[in-house]
Amino acid sequence: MGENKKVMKKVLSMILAVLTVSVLLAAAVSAAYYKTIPGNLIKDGDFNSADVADYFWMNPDEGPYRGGTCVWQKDGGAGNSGCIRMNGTDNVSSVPALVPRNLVDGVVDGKNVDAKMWPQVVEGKKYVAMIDVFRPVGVDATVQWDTENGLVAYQRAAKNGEWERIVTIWTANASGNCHLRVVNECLDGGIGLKPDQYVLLDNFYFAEYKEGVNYTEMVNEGTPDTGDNAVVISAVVAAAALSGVCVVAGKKKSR
Ligand SMILES: [Ca+2]
Repeated sequence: MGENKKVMKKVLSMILAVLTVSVLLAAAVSAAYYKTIPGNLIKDGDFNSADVADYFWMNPDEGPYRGGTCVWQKDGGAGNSGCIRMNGTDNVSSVPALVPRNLVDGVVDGKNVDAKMWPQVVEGKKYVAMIDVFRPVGVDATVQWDTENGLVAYQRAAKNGEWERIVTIWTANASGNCHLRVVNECLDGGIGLKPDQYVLLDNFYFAEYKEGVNYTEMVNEGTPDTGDNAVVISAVVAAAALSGVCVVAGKKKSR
């Protein structure tokens, strides 16, 4: 092989390396996700902890709040964090829902508390609730907010194959318990999750509404700090460094 051919071969392999790095970077950037907003009044609403069932009605043996088809998983959520998988069921009257409970055997954060099982609202105050929903392609189940105390607009998931954030803002028309839930509304004209279907839920958020907060802000860098992604990103950086070395070596040789 002549010197020119060797140089040509090196140049081609460098181009291939650069293209590979570009594709990997593009994939990392496209993994943008919704930003977590501080001030969540719902404990474990980010679903990043395995003890999530302490703060949401998910144990089928405990009834009565319809979270029996919900299962916690340690990844697959926003930025590949922990999330909830809501499974379908052939029990049409089950109405799968995800409902928070502040009360755990009368004790919250080590203190005895009044029986405030539900998030509390005050008449006339403005509140915001949001949930990140992922409906796989082909799943058209009705996923929406549902509550009392003045919530009139039932925002519903509308996308497939990507995460979307459903935000609802309302003014409480009565003080007291807010029966806040994310529900697969399979009655009243809604579409149920079939037994082999699921949706993913993340960032169950409820707080007093604040002007000026961007509740649908995205994390743009698309490089979540999870172990798996750290490995991929390290590989991209290493490949980029390597192709840089190759370019320098190629330039020296071609002189
Ligand atoms: Ca999460």
